[in-house]
Amino acid sequence: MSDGHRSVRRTDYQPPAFLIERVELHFDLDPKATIVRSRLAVRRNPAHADRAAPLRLDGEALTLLRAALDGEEISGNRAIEQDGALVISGVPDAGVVEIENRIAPDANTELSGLYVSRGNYFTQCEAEGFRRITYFPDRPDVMARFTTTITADRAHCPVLLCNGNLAATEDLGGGRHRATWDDPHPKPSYLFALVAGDLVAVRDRFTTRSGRPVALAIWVRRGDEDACGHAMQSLKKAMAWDEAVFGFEYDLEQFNIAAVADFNMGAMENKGLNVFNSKYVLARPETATDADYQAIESVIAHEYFHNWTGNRITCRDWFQLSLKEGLTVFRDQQFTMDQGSAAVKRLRDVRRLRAAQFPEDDGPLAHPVRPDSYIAIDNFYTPTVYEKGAEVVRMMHTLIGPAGFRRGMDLYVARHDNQAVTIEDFVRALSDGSGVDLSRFLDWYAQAGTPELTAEDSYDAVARRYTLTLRQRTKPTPGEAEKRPLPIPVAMGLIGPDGRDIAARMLLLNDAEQRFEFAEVPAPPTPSLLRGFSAPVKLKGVARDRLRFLAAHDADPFVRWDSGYQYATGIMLDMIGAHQRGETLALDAGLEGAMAATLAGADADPAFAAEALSLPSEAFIADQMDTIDVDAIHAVREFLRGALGRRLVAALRAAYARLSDGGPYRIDGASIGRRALRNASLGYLAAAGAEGVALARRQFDGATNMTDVQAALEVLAATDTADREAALRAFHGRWRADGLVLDKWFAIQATSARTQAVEDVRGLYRHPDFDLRNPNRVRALVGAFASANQVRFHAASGAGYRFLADAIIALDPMNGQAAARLTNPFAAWRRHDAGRAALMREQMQRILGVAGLSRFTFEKVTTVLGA
Ligand code: 0A1
Ligand code: ZN
Repeated sequence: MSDGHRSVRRTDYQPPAFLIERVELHFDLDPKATIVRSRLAVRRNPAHADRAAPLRLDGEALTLLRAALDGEEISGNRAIEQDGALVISGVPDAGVVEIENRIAPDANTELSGLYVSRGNYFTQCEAEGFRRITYFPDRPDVMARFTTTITADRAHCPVLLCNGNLAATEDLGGGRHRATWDDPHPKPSYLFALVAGDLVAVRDRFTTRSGRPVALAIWVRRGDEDACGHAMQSLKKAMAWDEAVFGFEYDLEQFNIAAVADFNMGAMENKGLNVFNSKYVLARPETATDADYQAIESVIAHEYFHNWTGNRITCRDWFQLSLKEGLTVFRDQQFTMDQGSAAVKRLRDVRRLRAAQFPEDDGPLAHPVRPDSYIAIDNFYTPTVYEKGAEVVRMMHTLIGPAGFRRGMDLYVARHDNQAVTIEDFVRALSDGSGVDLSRFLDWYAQAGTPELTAEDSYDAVARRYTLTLRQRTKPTPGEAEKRPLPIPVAMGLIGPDGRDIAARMLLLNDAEQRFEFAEVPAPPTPSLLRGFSAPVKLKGVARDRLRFLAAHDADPFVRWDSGYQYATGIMLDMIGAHQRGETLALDAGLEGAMAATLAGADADPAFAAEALSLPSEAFIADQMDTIDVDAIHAVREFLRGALGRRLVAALRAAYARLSDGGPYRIDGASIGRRALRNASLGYLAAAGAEGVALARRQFDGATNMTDVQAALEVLAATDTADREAALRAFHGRWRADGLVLDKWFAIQATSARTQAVEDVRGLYRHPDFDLRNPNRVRALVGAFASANQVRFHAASGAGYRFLADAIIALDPMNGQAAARLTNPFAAWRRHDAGRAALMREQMQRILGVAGLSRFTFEKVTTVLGA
C-alpha cells in the first residue's frame, strides 16, 4: 500500500537470523526519562539461510544511548537505524550485545510499550510494543529467558512487578530500591510485562494438583481492595478447571494480576503477570452489573488459559494469531459452559458471533481466520480471528469428541512445548492425537466469508425413507471471487409429529451438495439442523411453520432458541417491507403466541426465557437486508416491543412482580436469570406505556444493585421525561468519582434511541468528565454511539458520521490503535442508501486527508473504502 505504510505478507516469512538465549533487562524508572539497559546473549540461527545476515533489533520511539558488542562500543556504520530497526552487521555466531536507551513513559499516550496511568507504570507489549521499550528482535518466534531488575523511588513505586518469580529485593539507600525478577520459561517479547507504582494486593493461594503452592495476587489502587473477590474466585475456578479438563497446571510460584484504568483492550496474558483493564477485575454489587460479573469470569479465565495456549506454545508469526486466540476463546467458552447454563452461554456466543463476525465477513474488512497480509497487525484482533477462530476449533472438537480432543491437545503440548508454531502444527497434532484427519479444516482458516447452508428434504412413506439434501455456498469476498466448499459438521435430529426425536446424527457436509438418507423413519419428520450451532454458517430458507414447530419442540435448546429468533427475523423483515410501502403494521399472531408461551413457561429457566424474549437486534436485522433501512428497522422493532408489551401486559406485570426478590444480592446463575427476566419484562412494559416508565423510576430509586439500576436507567434515558433528567443527574452525582460506573452513564446516553441522541453525544463529548485519553471512556461514548445506536448514528443528516470522524481525527495522533478501532461502524457504508453511503465516504475521505495519519487508521479506512 501507499503513503509509506508497508504491508507484511504471510508468505514472506523468514526465520530470524539470530536467536536470543538470555536477556538481562534493567529499568531505571522515571516518568520523563526511563533508562533501559539490556544485555542480549545472541546466537546465529542455523535455520536462517544467510550465514552473514546482520542482527536486526526492532525499535520505535526510542533514544539510543549506547550499543556494544562483546564489550566494545559499536561505532561507525556497523550499526544503522533503518526501517524502524537497529541493524548491526559483523556479529559473530555467538556474542553479547548491550544496549542502553531512553524512553518517556509519561508521554506515551498510545498505551503501547511502557506508559504511565494515574501515576503508576504499566506495559503493553502485544503485538509490537516491546520495541517501544528497547531494541530487540520483537517477533514471536524469538523466545528468550528474561531476567529483569527494576530500580525506582520507593515512595512513588513501593511495588515493582515483572514476569516470573521474584528473585531478590534490595534497598539502595537514598529512597531508591530494586527488585529482580527471573522468568525461567523462554518467551517471546510480546509477553513481557512490568508494573510499578503505588498499588495494593489482594492475596490468596492455590495448590496445583501435583501439590505446588502458588501465591496469587491481584494488584489494584488503594480503595479497590473490596472489589477483587469475584476476580479472585474466577481465577481459582479457572486454574482448577484447566487442570481437570486439560491437565494444564500453573508453572510459576506466583501469579499476579494488575488492574489499570487506561488500557487499549480487555486484558493481556503476560507470563505470570496479567495486566487487566480494570473493567474486567473490579466488581461490587452496587457498581457492576451481572453482565460485568460474567465478563470478569470469562476474561480472567481467558488470560489464565493463555498460559498454555499462547505462552508455553506460542505463534511462529502474527498471521498465526488465531492459533492462540481462537483456541483460547474456545477454551474460555467451554469453561463458562461448565460453570452454569451451557445452553444460555452457547446462544449468547452465537448472538455475539452473528452481531460482530458475520457482518465483518460480509463486508470490506473480511479476512480469513489466518489473514494473508497486514499493515498493522493490531488491526487484526478481530471477531474473525477470535470468535470465528473459536468456532473452527469447536467444529474439530465436535467431530473428534472431548476425549479425542484431549489426546490431540496432549500431543500438541508433547510436540511443541516452548516452541513458536503454526496453525498447521496444531491441526496436525489434533489429527494425529485423535486419529481423525482434520486437515481439510485448514480451509476454514484460509478462506474468508460465511457459508450459507440450505436444506431440501423428502419423505417416502411407503419405503419409510427420508432424504435430506444439504447445499453450501459462500459469497465472494474482497480479493476472493471463487470459494471452495468447506467441511461443515451438521449436528442434527429428525423430530416426529409428536415432537420427539426419531433420530439424531452428526453429518459432515464436505461438498457443495450432498444427500443423506435415513431408513426406517416411521412418519414425516421435521429436520432439526445445526444443533448447538455446530458450524459457523448461515442456515437459510427454513419454512416458517417448521421454525415455529422447532421453537416449540426441539430437544436441543440452541435450535429451540434460534428457531424462534429466525422466525421473529422473518416476521420483522416482512414488516419492514410493509412499512416501506406505507402499510400499517400489525402484530403477527405466531410471534405473540410464541412470546406468550415463553412467558408462561419462564420460571423453568428464567435466563433462557429472557434470551428468548429479546427480539433480534437492529444490527442483526440490518445484516439480513440488501439495502439497510435503519429507520424502518427501528420503527418495526419499536412497534413490536410496544405491541407485545400491551398484548402481554398481564403476564409481564405478573412476571415483574413475582421475580422481585427483596433478599440480598447474589450472583449465582439462578439469581442472574431472575434479574434478566424481570428486566426484560420491565423493558416491554416500558415500551407499552407510562406504567412501565413509572415502574422503571421506582426501580431506579429503590435498587441496590447495578444490574437493576442500569436496566431502569436505560428505560428512563430513552424517554423525554423529567424523570430522565432527574435520574441521570442523580446517577452522575452519586458515581462521578468511579470511572467504570461513569462509563455506564456515558454509554446509556450514547445508546439511547431518542431523536436528539447526536446532540446529546456531542454535548457529552465536551463534558468535563469525558477524556479522549481513556479508551474505556472513548468506547463508552463514541464507540457505543456509533456501533450500538444504529438509528441515530445513521441519521440522514450525516451528523452522526461527522461526529465519529471528528473523534477519530482527534484521537488518532494520541492513540492510533484506538482510533482505528473506532472506524468499524463505517465498514457497512456500501450497504446503506446512496445518500448515507456518500456521506460516510465523505467523512472517510476527510480522515484520509489528515496529514500524518497513523498506519492503524490508514489501513482500516483504505480497506473499508476499497481504495
Ligand atoms: N492477547 C490479548 C489481547 C490483547 C491484544 C493487544 C493488546 O494491546 C494492544 C492487549 C491485549 C487477549 O487475547 O486477551
Ligand atoms: Zn486472548
